[in-house]
Amino acid sequence: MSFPDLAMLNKRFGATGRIAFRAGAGGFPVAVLVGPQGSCEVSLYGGHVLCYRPQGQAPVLFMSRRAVFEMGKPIRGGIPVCWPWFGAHPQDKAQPLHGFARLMPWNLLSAEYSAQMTDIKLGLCDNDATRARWPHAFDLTLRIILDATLRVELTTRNRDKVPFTLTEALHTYLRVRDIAHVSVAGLDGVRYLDTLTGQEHAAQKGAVHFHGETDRIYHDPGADPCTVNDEGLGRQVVITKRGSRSTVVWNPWIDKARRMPDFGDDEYPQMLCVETANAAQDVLTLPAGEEHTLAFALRAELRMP
Ligand code: TA6
Repeated sequence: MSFPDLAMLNKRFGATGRIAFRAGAGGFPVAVLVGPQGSCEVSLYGGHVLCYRPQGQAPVLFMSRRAVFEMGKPIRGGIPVCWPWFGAHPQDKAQPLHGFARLMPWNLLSAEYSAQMTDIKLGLCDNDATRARWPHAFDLTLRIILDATLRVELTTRNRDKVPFTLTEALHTYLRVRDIAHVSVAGLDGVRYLDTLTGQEHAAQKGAVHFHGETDRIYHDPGADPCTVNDEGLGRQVVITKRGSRSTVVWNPWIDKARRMPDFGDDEYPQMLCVETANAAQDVLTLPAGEEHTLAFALRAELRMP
């Protein structure tokens, strides 16, 4: 498994002041996208959005200072692509958590820009390594669109002769000032699974607040956006999604943070995962030849004091 050559990427897709490719951590190629309303970086390893910064604002995504950039290991932060399963593999515990897509080199399919928008597409298709883990023919495309918002779209095409099932997530790590002063609105009344207890809850009551390890899968078809209110940063992050029947909300808190070697013990107050997903019982069945897109648009808005 190898990456495309940086010189070729810059020659073919680079655009002065807008699109460039550089060697990132671990030597993995990184696409650097700059637009009039913000900037972001995307690693070709795992199709992984590493960072996003709206013009005039603090970075929106969290990246652990202990994140590891090694082939075959997950990156702890940014927006991991969890595919073709979310969480543990349903049958084979030897398989990696959250699937294999984030552990492989992706290709660059296109990189374009206009006055206000920068738009790239990365691709992963089945190969010997993927078929060894998951016996299906597929095309996976990740599209990242940077303008006044950050849009991320994960499209699965079933190139098999039979249907296949999958679960998936765009596992967004948001950077916050202090989790104790953060709430998530937009899930009021939504049913959820508390994965820490295995208990189903009939309805979220009001906004989600954080007082300890929180790991919930909301069965949320996505009519309403999720709004993360960050008092400390004086910012709200609005996440609007499509093609997603689940929203995952996760903060590890102190004990789980201590058990994660690629995560600082003191980092849990500065992060919150709000994940656009099809997870748990929200299993997707994709007929042969058909495609499905899981997508979100994220807008960070400063709130006037
Ligand atoms: O999305 C929540 C979760 O499933 C947590 O249970 C925790 O295992 C986390 O994902 C780990 O995700 P990561 O991408 O950091 O491996």
